[in-house]
Amino acid sequence: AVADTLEARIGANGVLPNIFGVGGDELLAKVKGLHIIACGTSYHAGMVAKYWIEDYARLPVSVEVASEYRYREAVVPAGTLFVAISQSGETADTLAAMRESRRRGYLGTLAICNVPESSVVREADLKLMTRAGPEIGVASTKAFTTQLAALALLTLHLARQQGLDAARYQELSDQLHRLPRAIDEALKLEPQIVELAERFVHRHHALFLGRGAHYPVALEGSLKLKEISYIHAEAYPAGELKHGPLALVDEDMPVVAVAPNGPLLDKLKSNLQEVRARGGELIVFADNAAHFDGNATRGALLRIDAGGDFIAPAVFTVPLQLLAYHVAVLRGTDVDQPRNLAKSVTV
Ligand code: F1P
Repeated sequence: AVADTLEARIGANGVLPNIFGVGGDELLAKVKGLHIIACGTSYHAGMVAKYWIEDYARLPVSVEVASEYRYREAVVPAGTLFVAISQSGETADTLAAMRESRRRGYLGTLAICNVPESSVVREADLKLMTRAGPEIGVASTKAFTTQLAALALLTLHLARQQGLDAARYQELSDQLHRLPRAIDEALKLEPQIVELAERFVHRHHALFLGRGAHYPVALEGSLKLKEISYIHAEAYPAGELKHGPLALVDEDMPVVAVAPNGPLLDKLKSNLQEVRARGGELIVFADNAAHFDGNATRGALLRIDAGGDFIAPAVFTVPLQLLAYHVAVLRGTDVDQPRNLAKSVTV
């Protein structure tokens, strides 16, 4: 699904022209900032995009849950593009937010969506379709990774437009080409994750930690566990641990950490040390290139080839989704049809 979403939109030299529809490149050329709204999993995709677009295109991005947007008087800086992300394109809050945005003076609207004939797509000025195919389960999985692929294309488009160094642009675009293969590799971790899932079956709570663009990935991992296995899970930016959640950590609290390679790794390691010192069980998903002392990790250490700093959030998502899936299977819950949830929240 990720390969389909990227296909015919990214060439050897990067993102191709006019992938956002008629007049898309012209409208995007005027963008001075973005406001992203979405619900649930789609909101987490928007949070990743904030890190990407601010890092690489140096444009300011705000992200908000769609269910709050229309109930406050937003200040809209000139040149702001309104971006709605939705798998279904029929989520009532997302649609209502987009309609409300019309009277608030945005530059225009962009829909990132999986259903071409949906209301959100029909009403948006620009569109970028994800090609996830039908999502059978209520909990979004490939919707999320394809949304990240689409948002990575948007990031690259804006980065080039905003004058990102050509060599760095090319390197990011090469990474994006590698994303489908990196996800295939991550899926091969499944046998290890099946074993890991045993540790969660009789647990009541779990903590997920990440830093930077991997904080929303941790949020998404915790949401998947909540949605399909009914285990209470929370996610925090790892640096926030000491500001409260550390009080929850004891030997009954599994702590899942996303540990990509990069400048934040040392910071993350010292956060994890705080967990270890309190007897917490650590489950670390670490990049192959990240130096990690497996012996010092009470719990488990799984290695992933993230394929590069840019695409890492999409790759690290996969083992977290697999973990939630296998915990749910072991607990005997209905993975496709979790209690109390609807695929499309249209009221
Ligand atoms: C948003 C969402 C999904 C979630 C569930 C309920 O839907 O929160 O992320 O998995 O299905 O709705 P959408 O606007 O992305 O279709």
